[in-house]
Amino acid sequence: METSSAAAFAQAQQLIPGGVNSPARAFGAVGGGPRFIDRGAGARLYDIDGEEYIDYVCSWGPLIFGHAHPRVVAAVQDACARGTSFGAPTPVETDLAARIAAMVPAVEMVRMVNSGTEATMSAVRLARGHTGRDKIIKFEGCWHGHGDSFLIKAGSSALTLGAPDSPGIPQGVADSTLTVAYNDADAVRTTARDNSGQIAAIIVEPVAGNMGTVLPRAGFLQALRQIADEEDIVLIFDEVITGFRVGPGGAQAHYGIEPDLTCLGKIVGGGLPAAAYGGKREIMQNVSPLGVKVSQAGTLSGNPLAMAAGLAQLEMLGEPGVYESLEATSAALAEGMAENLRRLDLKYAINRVGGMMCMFFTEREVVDFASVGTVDLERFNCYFWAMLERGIYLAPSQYECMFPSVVHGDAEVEETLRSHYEALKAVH
Ligand code: KE4
Repeated sequence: METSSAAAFAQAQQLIPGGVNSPARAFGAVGGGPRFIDRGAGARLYDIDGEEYIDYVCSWGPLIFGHAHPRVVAAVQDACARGTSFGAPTPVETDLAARIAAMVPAVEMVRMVNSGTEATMSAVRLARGHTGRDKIIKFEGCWHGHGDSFLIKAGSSALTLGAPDSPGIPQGVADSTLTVAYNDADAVRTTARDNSGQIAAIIVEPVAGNMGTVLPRAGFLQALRQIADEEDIVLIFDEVITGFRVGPGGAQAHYGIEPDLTCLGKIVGGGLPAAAYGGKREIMQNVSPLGVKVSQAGTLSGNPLAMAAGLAQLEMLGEPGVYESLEATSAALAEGMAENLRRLDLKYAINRVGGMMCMFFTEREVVDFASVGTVDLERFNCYFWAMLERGIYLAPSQYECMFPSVVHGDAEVEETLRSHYEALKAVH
């Protein structure tokens, strides 16, 4: 019998490209069709056929307190009752800016935008305006959203769907993007020296989350900081995933490296469309209407509902024991998955930092785009479906992370690990 999701997907495909409003959702790599969702509650999702899942996508990262958290819902309801948007400044925007500046070490000044893509696009434009230079260095397998400059050897859905170099990018733009292997500090140093005086920015995911979870090698981030200082390059940490997830101060606090600019998204909007870019005052004071007036604008930037949702989440993240709980849950999942692999005599790699992790269907150590390329995608696809059928909702791609939330508890961990063991056994 056809599921309601299948019927909904067929209908959606008549009007929406691929039936989805973001390609990562299309199940393109794993086959079959996406589940259409009716509602979420805590750590769980319910599709329109009433099927229940433990959710490890969590809207691709934003929902660090799970679905429909009462304090987030109340904050949004309260804001909504006073109007949805004014196109004029509101005090809550300053409140969220203050919260971000208090939590993220390298942020002295911050501008709110509507998506992570806007945040990274704006940060790169600001770096170019601030330095008067055109070129940027990015890393293979990293995803910074769908800005033209980033769609060269990109990760996430571009990688998942086999188009890491998107059509539609003007050659001049592509020529200004220099792509280097993640974790290869020597290659960065060489590229920076070969293009000395021409590079505006190095943009990096300090923990890569769009080719699965890939950790920075010891010294890698320090090397980027040193090269940026030597060459007067703006160092941008794209913390759209890592921000507030790998710790209260993001990856920059976790590793003790301060970038010049930081991009934030996902968690900062509490599940509503909000993101941000910020950093050193001397650089941010070139954003229009200030300084050299690097242009950036947005009708709904700083939207009061999104600000309220983001502020509710960031305030809850400041409460005692929250990160300890996220760490305990995430560690229990990773360790339990490793134990299951040992019981089945499988040697797959598992990478984790804080509340972001990934199990790779390869025995290689996964440290960059090339090593991610050794995964067995067919086996991952079978595993994905074996987990979904057991009520575990993973990202439909080997190149994405698992995102536990603070509200994933012992029951979810136990159910997940049982399903993980059964699914691995079923596909080997
Ligand atoms: P958005 O424009 O999707 O809000 O953010 C773009 C972005 C920027 N930087 C990083 C490190 C990101 O991971 C993202 C977006 N992440 C993807 C999944 N990994 C979003 C899912 C999707 O594209 O639908």
